Amino acid sequence: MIRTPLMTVMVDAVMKAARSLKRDFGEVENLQVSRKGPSDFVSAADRKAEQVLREALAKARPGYGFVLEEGGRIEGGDTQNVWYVDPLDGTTNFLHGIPQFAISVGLERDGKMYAGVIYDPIKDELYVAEKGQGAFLNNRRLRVSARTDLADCVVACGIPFLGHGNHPEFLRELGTIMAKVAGVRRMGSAALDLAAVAAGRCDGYWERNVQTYDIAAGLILVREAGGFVADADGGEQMMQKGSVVAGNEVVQRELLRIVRTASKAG
Ligand code: 2AM
Ligand code: CA
Ligand code: CA
Repeated sequence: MIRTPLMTVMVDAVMKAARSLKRDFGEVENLQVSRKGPSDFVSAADRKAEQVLREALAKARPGYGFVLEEGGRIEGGDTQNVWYVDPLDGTTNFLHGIPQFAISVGLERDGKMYAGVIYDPIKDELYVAEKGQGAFLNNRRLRVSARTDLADCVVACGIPFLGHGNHPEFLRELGTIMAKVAGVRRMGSAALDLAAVAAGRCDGYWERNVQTYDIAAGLILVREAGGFVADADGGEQMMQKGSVVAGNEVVQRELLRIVRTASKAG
């Protein structure tokens, strides 16, 4: 486990928000739900959990900036430090009673991801990473998988949702990848997909049209677990371009090659 003051702040905030989310998941049929766009739901649960996170983080680290899924960007006096907060990653799952969702909080320092916490309240799985300190799941040190034969690999993905993204491009990528790997999974939370790569459960993951707060914490987790991440063009602009290809060294390289070819073929 990482016992730095920063980790304590992040974990305390996340666990507090998790109590609110868990209560709401227990009575999800009573939640007020609104739409931000086609298939883009926001519920009272997202808003409440975000409020808890925002208050706790602002109190512990006054002046840090925020990028909040619901609240947007809030500049702080301290421009070096920015929190990326997704209070509920996997809202569609949550609202359907599917127990696969998480809270994700990442800290960017001087333009680079510095620390991340992802918590799955249903499985009680807490993923933490801080630059140079490694990545952990509960108290276990994480390492990306060692599988190199694609035929043994399970790869997670995100499917572009209704009204967003390029579905033909995704299907070209999927067609090539599913013909080579043991299995492809679409689990519905980008944060938990990256956490699964860090934990070696999934060997790779790719998705386009993700937001900064979906991936911020997961990027540092994968890196601290010895994995590799890039944007869909092979660069470092995951946050700016909203695309991510992650995995162990071999799987990430192969996924990236396929994704780059698929986008050219379009
Ligand atoms: P969310 O639940 O916080 O919206 C899954 O592919 C990822 O995409 C999740 O991280 C999910 O985050 C996000 N997502 C799913 N549907 C979305 C939509 N309609 N608009 C934006 N992000 C979405
Ligand atoms: Ca969300
Ligand atoms: Ca999200």
